[in-house]
Amino acid sequence: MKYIPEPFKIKTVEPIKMTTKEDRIRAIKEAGYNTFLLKSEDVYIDLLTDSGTSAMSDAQWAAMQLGDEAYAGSRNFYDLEKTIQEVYGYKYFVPTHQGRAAEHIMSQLLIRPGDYVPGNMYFTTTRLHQEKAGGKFVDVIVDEAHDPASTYPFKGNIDIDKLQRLIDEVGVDKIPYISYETCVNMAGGQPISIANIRALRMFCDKYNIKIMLDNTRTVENAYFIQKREAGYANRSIKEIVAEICSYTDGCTCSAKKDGLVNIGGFLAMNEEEFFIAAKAQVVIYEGLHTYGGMSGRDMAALAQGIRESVDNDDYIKYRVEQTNYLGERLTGAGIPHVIPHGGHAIFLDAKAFLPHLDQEQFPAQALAAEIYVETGVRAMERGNVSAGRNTETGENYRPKLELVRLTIPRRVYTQSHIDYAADGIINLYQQRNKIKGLQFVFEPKVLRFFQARFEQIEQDSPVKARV
Ligand code: PLI
Repeated sequence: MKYIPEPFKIKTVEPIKMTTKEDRIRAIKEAGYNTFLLKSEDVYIDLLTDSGTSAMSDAQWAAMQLGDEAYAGSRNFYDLEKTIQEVYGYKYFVPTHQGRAAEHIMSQLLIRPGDYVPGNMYFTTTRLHQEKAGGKFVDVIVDEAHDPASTYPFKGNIDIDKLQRLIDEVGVDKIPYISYETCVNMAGGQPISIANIRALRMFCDKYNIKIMLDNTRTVENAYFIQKREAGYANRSIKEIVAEICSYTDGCTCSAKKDGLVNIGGFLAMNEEEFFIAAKAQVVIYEGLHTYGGMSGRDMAALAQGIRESVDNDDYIKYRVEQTNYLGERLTGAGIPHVIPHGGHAIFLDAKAFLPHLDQEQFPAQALAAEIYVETGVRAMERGNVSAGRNTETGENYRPKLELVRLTIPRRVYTQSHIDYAADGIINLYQQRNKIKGLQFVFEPKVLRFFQARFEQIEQDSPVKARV
């Protein structure tokens, strides 16, 4: 099996605890079969998320020592501003403590009640902020994105015909912007192509609609463009990232992913009026516009992290290929998962893994819990629980994709950790028939996946009424 050796060596280590299966059965019961509620010290390999879990470099730690903790005008703000302008090309930005804070400010400023926000598949926090601002998210991603077995190379693309139909139906005045995400998370980390974003730009120019990028995983997306799109094999990651951003009017960004930091985010734009309005909002919800939600040292680490993410192409090649290696191991064992492999995670197809469970028994939630019990590896549900309920009908959304995400933190785990996780999941697949479905014992009203609690459905027991 081919893999790219790590382009770094380890200078600091953090011990992790090996647990027994009995320990893990107890821990998952206490956590209500929700991997978000496990204590991290009970986890051996943490593949819950790639968000804020990166290992920082020695240069980032050194930069933190140079944090200028001034309330106003910190030098780290100006360095971060210069870096964002250089790497992503946006003129203005406001720092936020993480991505959802940027989504909040953008949604409040751009969306009016009754608007429709088309996008390439929903993301949980993004859609919630759109709804809170009175908007309705409309999925205009290509159909291939909803098919875990489709090998289409750019399953993140927007279907421009779907967008045209929406405009014909609701009118262009009801569309404040297009929400355009790189390496679409909920689709399995699937990239957009340059051809798609160029076509979208031309389309939006015709109607005078903004394109707001979710810039959270653009560097990973650039790697897929370099690898798969004609004419890009000899372009650097840095050039491709700049080109992607150049077709958009601004972005929200969770810097906790590509940005290689443990906390941070921003809202960026080219239009001065929008910037002035964003500065007025950030000071209410986050902090003064020259620190927003971040300390000086956090901004210093982020500026360095952004530079490292694009300085040479070796890092991102290793990062995406490490994810691919895990996917290839699972392919070799015939385990159903989303293909082509995404940049930040491998997504198991829980409907195909557990065909004996109905989607109302939350197969992805059940599978994530069982992976933890069997292996000590923590994964995340991305299916019916994450999708939530339709606000109008109250029914579960029952999304086409019922997935378990094995998310790879950046620069954290070695080749043997990945092999350990693959071996454990392959072993569990042999015993998949014994995995039981789940039912809610506690269901939060919004973003329920974070804090929901479940119990196992015993054979022949009636499904409980909703709490
Ligand atoms: O977790 P935040 O607030 O920094 O960012 C929210 C957010 C926005 N867009 C996208 C594409 C995300 O993936 C995202 C957060 N993702 C998380 C936490 C994840 O585990 O994937």
